[in-house]
Amino acid sequence: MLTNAPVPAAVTPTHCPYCSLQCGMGLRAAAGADGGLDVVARDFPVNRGALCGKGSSAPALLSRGLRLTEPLVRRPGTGLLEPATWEEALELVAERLGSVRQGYGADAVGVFGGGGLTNEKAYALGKFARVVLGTSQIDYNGRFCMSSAAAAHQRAFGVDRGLPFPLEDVARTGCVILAGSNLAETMPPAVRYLRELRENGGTLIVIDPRRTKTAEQADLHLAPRPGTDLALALGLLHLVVAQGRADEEFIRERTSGWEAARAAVMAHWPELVERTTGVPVPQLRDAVALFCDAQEAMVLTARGAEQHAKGTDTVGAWINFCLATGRAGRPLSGYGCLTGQGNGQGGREHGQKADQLPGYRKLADPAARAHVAGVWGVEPDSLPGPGRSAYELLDALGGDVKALLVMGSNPVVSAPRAAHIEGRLRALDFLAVADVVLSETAELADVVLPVTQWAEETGTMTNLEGRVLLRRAALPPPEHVRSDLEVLNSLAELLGSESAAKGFPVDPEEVFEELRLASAGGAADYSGISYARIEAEDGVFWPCPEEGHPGTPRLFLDRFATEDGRARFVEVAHREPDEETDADYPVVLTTGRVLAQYQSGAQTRRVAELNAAAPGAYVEMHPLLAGRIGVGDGDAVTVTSRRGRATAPARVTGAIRSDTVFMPFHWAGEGRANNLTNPALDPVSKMPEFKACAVRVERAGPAV
Ligand SMILES: Nc1nc2c(c(=O)[nH]1)N[C@H]1C(S)=C(S)[C@@H](COP(=O)(O)OP(=O)(O)OC[C@H]3O[C@@H](n4cnc5c(=O)[nH]c(N)nc54)[C@H](O)[C@@H]3O)O[C@H]1N2
Ligand SMILES: Nc1nc2c(c(=O)[nH]1)N[C@H]1C(S)=C(S)[C@@H](COP(=O)(O)OP(=O)(O)OC[C@H]3O[C@@H](n4cnc5c(=O)[nH]c(N)nc54)[C@H](O)[C@@H]3O)O[C@H]1N2
Ligand code: SF4
Ligand SMILES: [Mo]
Repeated sequence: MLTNAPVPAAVTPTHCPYCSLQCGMGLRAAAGADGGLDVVARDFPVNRGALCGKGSSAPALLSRGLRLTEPLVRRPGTGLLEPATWEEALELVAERLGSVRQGYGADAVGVFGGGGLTNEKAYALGKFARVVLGTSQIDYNGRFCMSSAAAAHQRAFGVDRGLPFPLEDVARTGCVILAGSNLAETMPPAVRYLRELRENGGTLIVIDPRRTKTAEQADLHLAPRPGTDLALALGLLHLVVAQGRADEEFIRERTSGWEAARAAVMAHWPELVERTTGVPVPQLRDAVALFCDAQEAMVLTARGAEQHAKGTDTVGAWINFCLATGRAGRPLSGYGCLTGQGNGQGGREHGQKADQLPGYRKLADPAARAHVAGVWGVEPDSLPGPGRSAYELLDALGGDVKALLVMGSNPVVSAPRAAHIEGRLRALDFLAVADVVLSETAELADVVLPVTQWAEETGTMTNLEGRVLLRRAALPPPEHVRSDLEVLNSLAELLGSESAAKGFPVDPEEVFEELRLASAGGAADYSGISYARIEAEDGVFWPCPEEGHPGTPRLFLDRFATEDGRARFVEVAHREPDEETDADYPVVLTTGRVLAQYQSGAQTRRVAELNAAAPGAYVEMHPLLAGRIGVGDGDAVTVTSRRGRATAPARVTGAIRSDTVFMPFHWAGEGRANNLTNPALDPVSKMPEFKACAVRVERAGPAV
């Protein structure tokens, strides 16, 4: 049984609940009388009917047995989470958040959001924190995702949109460098564009310490030691300069800062780069030849290159490389970041980030404060200043942050140094979690609020291309489930007043209409976008500053979004990962994803077919390393870092560097990869170093 309410017969066009491709799909009543939903293919430009197994199995989670269907409150007597009415649960949240605020000040209440939330929810959550709670302590899981690329985008181009062109342009360029993306597992329908690229005579270069399913499709696979991409990018740029292949005319007319950037790459000569990265000099030369010989070319980065304590500079070096070769601001050329979460793009535009207001405005900018305060009907001075970044906020729990509201994240599994963060969550005076399932973070809460899911609610999402999309409700939610917008509305009333609650409408379209006003004039300008338009055009690209504006699929063709219209080179030099290997911790651990699980696994571990395909954590290692520590394929190994340990079966394969092990991070318990990871933060983006830390790998016991 999926729901107790009837499902309409027609097909509702919508989008997948998971990743940033936001594949188009249709939902219709399933055959049979059990009230379920079937996913049907629908033609949408990004996925052209294709879906991965997560998308096609998504309705499973709508079923009653797998999800939350009533509020839970921790009872003092038993210490257990037990069913409660919404009235009791909401009053308890309001009372406890209110008393913490009363006792310790507004900044003692924190808010942690997510990049899976619709634009409307992200907007309302940011407004709720600043206006109702009055706290500066809000951030979200997107900080762990594409924040380094976002910061580098801002620095170089003056605006941050993941891809400055539609994904389909990838098929028509001449050469693509994919740095740290395994999109064959993380965005499978996008593989079509790589295949078409090669069918059209283009070439693909993949940079990954592992020979992934994506790397297998490449013309050239470079396998650097994790954490050395910055040296690699600088080394390639060094060769471009040395070979006289820089595009001097483009540099002169469209950029600034080249002299300093060029001077900085001169120290990164090929033999040194080979020593740092492990990539042989001939492969460096081949990469430059493939990239520069093509008429048009692109560099796309994802988490492999970005989730480092130098992620911002690494992306900066890749942007320098594109600018120096004239591969930016021109058709079919440029730098792009493959944003990850369903609303990873929109989630960073509307104000749930510690330093941001809607429209991608800066909270520290007086003009931005005045504009947004005007839309919100409050005094600019009443808005708090910028708060802490995600890891810093989680690390402060139980210290000066005493209560937390989590909406759309499961940090017990996904935060770096997770055992420590789990301890911080336990040290809170009060934790409230709004979720669709009882995640590991919800299990620690004092109050759990069950919320509606994608197919049960309407809202907009902005995909990795900056395309604003509409998800339409296809069926009513179960009786005792409410939307995040309803939760915020009720809390605004209980913590503020009836008139405060008016600022938090429960109708998503009403929220969107306000978001349009708040974003007007900002970098991410949605003012010309409406639900009706998105529906009619199947998506509109921002910026779209007025009604009748066509939207902007391709950015930067005339000018970059900086004040002088020029893209800015940045001066960067390589630095080693925060934690280097040594005698005690001789191996590099990197982490990432597998096809069938999504993120912390809170949702996908509950779906039987996905769980069967990927049932648990593992430690991928080279036969040389396996031989050295005396383990065979399937033997349990213990991985230890300076922060903790994790145990999982070995997966022995020649497809990984012999100095590196890889663990997917989707599981809790003893296989939790984030027991090990290093929370060293990038100084600009505050991205933790998920992709490189030093570990020891040992045999744990007999085969499991
Ligand atoms: N199946 C699935 N799909 C997803 C998700 C999911 O959880 N599961 N999550 C979504 C989200 S939020 C995101 S952010 C995206 C992430 O999408 P990707 O970035 O493609 O995913 P990852 O597996 O984290 O990392 C990609 C690759 O980086 C490599 N890598 C590790 N260290 C380094 C390094 O130092 N340098 C380089 N060059 N490469 C390195 C890894 O070996 C891995 O193959 O996926 C989205 N799609
Ligand atoms: N070691 C390691 N750790 C990583 C990464 C890595 O590569 N390596 N990647 C990082 C990255 S890129 C990311 S994006 C993070 C993601 O990590 P998390 O933030 O933990 O991501 P999810 O598992 O998607 O968590 C989303 C939670 O919100 C719930 N949810 C879904 N939709 C809604 C909604 O509309 N409303 C509400 N209230 N709840 C909802 C889901 O059920 C789930 O419990 O993990 C990061 N952690
Ligand atoms: S690729 Fe992403 S958006 Fe598309 S079906 Fe799979 S999880 Fe959903
Ligand atoms: Mo992500």
